[in-house]
Amino acid sequence: MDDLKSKWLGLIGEAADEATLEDLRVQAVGKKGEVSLKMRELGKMTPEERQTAGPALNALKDEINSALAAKKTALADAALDERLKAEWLDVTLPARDRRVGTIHPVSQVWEECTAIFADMGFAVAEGPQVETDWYNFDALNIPGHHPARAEMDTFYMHRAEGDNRPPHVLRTHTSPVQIRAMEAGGAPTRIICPGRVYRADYDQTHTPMFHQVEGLAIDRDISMANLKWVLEEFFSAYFGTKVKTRFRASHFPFTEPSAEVDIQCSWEGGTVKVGEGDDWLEVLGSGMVHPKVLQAGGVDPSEWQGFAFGMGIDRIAMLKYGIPDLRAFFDSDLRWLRHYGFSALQVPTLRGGV
Ligand code: 2NL
Repeated sequence: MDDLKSKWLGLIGEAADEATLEDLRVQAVGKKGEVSLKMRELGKMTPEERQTAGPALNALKDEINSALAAKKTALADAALDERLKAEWLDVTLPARDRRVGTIHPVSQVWEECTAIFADMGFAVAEGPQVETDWYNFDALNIPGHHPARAEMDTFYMHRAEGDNRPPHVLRTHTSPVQIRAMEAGGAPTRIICPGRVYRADYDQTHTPMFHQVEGLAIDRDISMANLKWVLEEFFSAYFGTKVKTRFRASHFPFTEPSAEVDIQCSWEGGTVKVGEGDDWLEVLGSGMVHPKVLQAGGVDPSEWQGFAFGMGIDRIAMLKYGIPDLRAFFDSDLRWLRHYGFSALQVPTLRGGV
């Protein structure tokens, strides 16, 4: 019995891997294993012999099984140690680049404008980009012979041969949206109209498609003072610092009186900073809505009056983010956008939150 024990425990102790260990288990305590065969012989023994041999064989079987289990654990631990020694992780490797998109400056500024004017009670109105010449020109007091029509570099749509109706146009401003809003909702109203507009012009400061936001406020006693407050509030929220405005007398067919609006800025080393210094930068056109324009929108000018303004989204985006060339907006890539710090959408509000 002692021979058996030292033989099997010795073999188990020397086993080099799990497969060898399994072979040993089958040979020792498997169904036809040496210990199992010995147990079968118990039946042929005398009761006295059996009384000592039975418990001894059972104890031997238990010991072999324990030794097998212990050796199995030891082999697994050794294998893990080997793997840990062989494998390693270089935590200094740079992380893989994640391909994330960024918001486009024009989209971001569009959202910023919408949020700031929304805080002042302005709703957003949108409309078609292909317009009739009535909505784009006549309703805005720009008749067919008016020089403003020729000056606008309008894109005209094609008409079929023999169709003599005036052609549709790509809207040259978002004002037609405001005429449509007046028609649909009447007065009083407070809306802004952000959108794409089109003019046949292309150089460093002009692209044939650009973005505009126009505003319109109509009530019984709206004045230029309200216009000035709204614009100063807007520019201060947009640039994140108090911005003064300067109104200069001007002329537009759709407003009377009309004013061009400058914002306070400084020029230093070829860069412009808004909200400081004593230079001025022209950023928008505005005025009191012309009575004929109110009338065209179905609003009675003897009862209602209002202010309107229009500014370029691309232009104020360039000013805020220091983008020098308008054309960069339209042949840009992600590297260019990241250079200017564009990532997730961040929208300022009157309360200064994002
Ligand atoms: C400019 C000038 C302006 C308006 C747009 C407007 C709209 C209606 C009635 C009256 Cl429905 N006015 N819009 C008024 C004044 C100026 O834009 O130079 N924008 C960049």
